[in-house]
Amino acid sequence: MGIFGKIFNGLKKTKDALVSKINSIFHGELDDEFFEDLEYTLISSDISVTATEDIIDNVKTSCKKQKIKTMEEFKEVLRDAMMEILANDEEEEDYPVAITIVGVNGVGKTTAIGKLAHSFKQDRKSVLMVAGDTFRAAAADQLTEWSKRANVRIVKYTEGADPGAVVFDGLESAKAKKDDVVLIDTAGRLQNKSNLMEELRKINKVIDKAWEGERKNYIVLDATTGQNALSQVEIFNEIIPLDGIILTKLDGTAKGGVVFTIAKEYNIPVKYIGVGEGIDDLQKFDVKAFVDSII
Ligand SMILES: Nc1nc2c(ncn2[C@@H]2O[C@H](COP(=O)(O)OP(=O)(O)O)[C@@H](O)[C@H]2O)c(=O)[nH]1
Ligand SMILES: [Mg+2]
Repeated sequence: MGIFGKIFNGLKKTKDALVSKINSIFHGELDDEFFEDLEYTLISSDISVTATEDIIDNVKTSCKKQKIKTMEEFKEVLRDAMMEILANDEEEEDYPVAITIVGVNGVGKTTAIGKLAHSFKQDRKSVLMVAGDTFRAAAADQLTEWSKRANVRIVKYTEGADPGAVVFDGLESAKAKKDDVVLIDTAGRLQNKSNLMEELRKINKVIDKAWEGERKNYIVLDATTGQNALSQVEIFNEIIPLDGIILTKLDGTAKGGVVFTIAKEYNIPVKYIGVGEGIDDLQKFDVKAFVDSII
């Protein structure tokens, strides 16, 4: 299946929910009642009120200007309005790059690292994984599995080791081997917030000191948690400056609209989306492909 097919399938739930609702509220005319129902429909798919207002304003203006009458024409206008909200200047990664992956437990950090490693490998980059989640032995084991699947190197310590030390060794190893990409896994125990903060600050400092290449901090958010994901952005952004978002599990929710909320409320671009558990199920976020997949 091509990239587009993957995104399309992964977003099927969101599309089914949105399109069937929009079709059901259309009663032959694009009048005030329709726009009110549309507003409600967008909000109920996890698009925030302010993002919805932007979309509705934009759509109303275009409908008037272009004298839109049919549902097919209307969907085109809606697509444009949605793309406008998501528009971001795509900047490519520079190499070598150290990417730190943060986020609460269970959102899909380790899985995202496995998929990212595979995708960089396919672009002929040499990749190193660093098992910075040293809290449970299972975490390093899980990452080791992914390193085998993606066929990349991994640096790990035993359970309970200092995450800063693992990260330091990982970066030294990457420099020695001239790796292009270092993917750093971290723990996400938000229950113990002060420890987590301390741990991430330390990792951050180690990278600042030991790494001269490009660096990025990406937060992983689980799309099925809806608006809950937003408070996680705030909490982590206080600890470590976030450069991008990896939004996972879009295949498991009809509320893919949360992408618009994130784009509107934070100035942090969605970089990748996860649409399944397999190694190929992570895609670079492409605004047009995304919008085409949900409308
Ligand atoms: N359906 C689906 N499941 C995912 C996706 N990403 C991760 N998962 C699953 O979410 C669970 C937690 O993932 P994990 O990487 O261990 O999360 P971590 O605690 O943040 O490292 C695992 O069962 C993954 O297979 C995705 O995009 N779609
Ligand atoms: Mg993990």
